[in-house]
Amino acid sequence: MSNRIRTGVATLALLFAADAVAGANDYRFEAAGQPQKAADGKSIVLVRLVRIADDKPVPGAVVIQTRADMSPMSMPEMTAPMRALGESEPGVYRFEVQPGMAGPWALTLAAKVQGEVETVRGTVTIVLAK
Ligand SMILES: [Cu+2]
Repeated sequence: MSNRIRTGVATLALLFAADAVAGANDYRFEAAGQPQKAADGKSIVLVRLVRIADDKPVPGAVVIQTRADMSPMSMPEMTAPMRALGESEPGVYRFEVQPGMAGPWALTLAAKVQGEVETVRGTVTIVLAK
């Protein structure tokens, strides 16, 4: 093994060790208040990202993936357009969803959190009006 590879392996080992201490499972997404109806059948949804250890909101996360589907109604194939609108207050993230049907929707999110190697993922179930 070259020194360079050895250093790389050691760095990776450190990263994995750090993950064992603080990882993506240390966070949760939760609904923040009631969804607001917007124009064209859209809803504005607020989701708080919380660090479980101290129950504090986590600001500065970058949402990299969103998905809205009706899996809570056994209709996982029914999806809805959803987009991230940014952080509305520290640790609270705004989304626009356009559901084709009223009822419970699963909003699945993936985010990069400052200082966290792993991508943080979570699902929030929220009842939306059509
Ligand atoms: Cu449906």
